Amino acid sequence: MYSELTAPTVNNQGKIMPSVHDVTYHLLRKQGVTTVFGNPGSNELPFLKDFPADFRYFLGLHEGVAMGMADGYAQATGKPALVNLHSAAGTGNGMGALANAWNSHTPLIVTAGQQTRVMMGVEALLTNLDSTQLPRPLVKWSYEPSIARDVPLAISRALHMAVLPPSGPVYVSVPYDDWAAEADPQSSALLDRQVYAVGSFDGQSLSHVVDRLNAAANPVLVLGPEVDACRANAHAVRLAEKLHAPAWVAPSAPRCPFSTTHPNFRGLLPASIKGISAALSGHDLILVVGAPVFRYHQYEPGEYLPKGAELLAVTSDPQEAARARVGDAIVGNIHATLQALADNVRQAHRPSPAPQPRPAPAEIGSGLLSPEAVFDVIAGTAPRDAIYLNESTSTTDFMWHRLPMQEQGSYYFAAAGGLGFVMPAALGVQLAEPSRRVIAVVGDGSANYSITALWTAARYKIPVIFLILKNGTYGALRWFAEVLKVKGVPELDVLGIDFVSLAKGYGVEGVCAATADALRRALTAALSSRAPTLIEVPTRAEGF
Ligand code: TZD
Ligand code: CA
Repeated sequence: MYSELTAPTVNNQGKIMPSVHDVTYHLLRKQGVTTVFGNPGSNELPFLKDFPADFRYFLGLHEGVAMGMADGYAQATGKPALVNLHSAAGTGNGMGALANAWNSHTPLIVTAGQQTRVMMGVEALLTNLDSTQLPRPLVKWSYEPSIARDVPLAISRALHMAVLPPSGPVYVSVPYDDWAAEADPQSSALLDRQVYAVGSFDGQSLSHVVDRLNAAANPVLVLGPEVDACRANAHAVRLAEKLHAPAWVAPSAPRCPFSTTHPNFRGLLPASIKGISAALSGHDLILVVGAPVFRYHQYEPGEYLPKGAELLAVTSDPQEAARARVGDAIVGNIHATLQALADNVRQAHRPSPAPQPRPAPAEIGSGLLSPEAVFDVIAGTAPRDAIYLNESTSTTDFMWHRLPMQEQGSYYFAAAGGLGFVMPAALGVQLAEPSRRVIAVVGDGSANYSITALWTAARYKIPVIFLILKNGTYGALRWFAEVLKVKGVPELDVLGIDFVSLAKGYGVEGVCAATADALRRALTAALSSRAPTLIEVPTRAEGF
């Protein structure tokens, strides 16, 4: 039964038994999870022992990098990714990234090494106290097997739990002596298990929604990250075209669900109650797909919905459905639902929405470049199917208006707003999408949270282009201080950081581009290289 397993252990009756280590790797292999992201300590070494040749291990020099890489990789492949962290301290360092993964429904299996079982009672160094409690509430499920032989069952549960809708991160803590223990002799039954979630409209609920869409005089779509995550972008376009409805991207969306060059595209909704109502005013039916209602940010009170509007939401997440203040919600499979709606709504005869005017090219003066000018250069230089990751916090709107993002999986942003996501996530996305170019646009504040991702990029020759917008300040916080009308906040500037030198220090080619021409040249060179590149662009800190 275990012929493919290597190094079986011999039990006290002299029978050859598979170890927890062997069965777990075999399970991971059979379930298609052969890429591991991590940062190890002594508790993790027994898991990493005899690392199989058909597995890949990517080392992050900080847990935020290991987690962010795994997050990007899992989101871009649509498959679960495995992370291995060091006990409590490693988990703690990964928690910021876990907040992002939780909010983007990323199927991450986060594992952490625990002290050996007999040393846990006296709390020897590296004991993970209340290990299952530590990552909550940012995981769907958290577990430490009560008995060594059931580690494979725990990992199997973790794999299925992470993927089942709503997908999300899970956590398993494993005492390090468990890896050498005998596995349950019947563990082979786990290897090929498949767990399916089915569920689509019954005829009645489908016709109810279709009737409401058909009856609406002026419907509007609000599309969220789940549309992109489940590769339903083309169905969203079809639905918008049949309904002649404008399509907005849900506020704070960490992915791009709708081609930004499509005539029906409207933009990223503002993230305040008042702003959303204003943007959607005049519509009688708002259909939200694959997003919460809504992911607000700044508090600007107002009516939750514009006058005369009804709202209908479709999500895979019962929590999102339940916590909405307004409208009806359907919990279901986003891909199947959008497809069914696009298939079944009537072709509308009202005029289709006029395309948004494209922004005029940004002016280029003799001083520092404006962020708008930077995005114009990127738009004119990068390939059509480039993938953008955004952690330039004060320039998000410019990016949505100026960068063409047409294909599925073209945009990623930290779903909980936790900085330090983009540099490592870009590496994970690039590993998942080797034939597309990945451009990480990062602010000079944000770039410091996971700067060691540069080392990982160099170590594994991952050809991400890191474009650092250097305006010398925490621009978004300066903007927010105005929204909140707070004055006198100390230390909002980040002057004097030399990213070209940092890049060199970590083994990445670094260049400073201060003019539009220099940026165009640097980007063209980076695009023709198969090595990672960092481009530092001094930019104007407008309005701050
Ligand atoms: N720490 C973490 C982990 N996440 C955060 N979101 C923040 C702090 C707070 N924060 C923001 O929300 S935006 C921002 C901070 C510090 C400034 C980022 O500055 P930047 O970009 O240079 O990257 P801009 O364009 O200058 O705003
Ligand atoms: Ca900045």
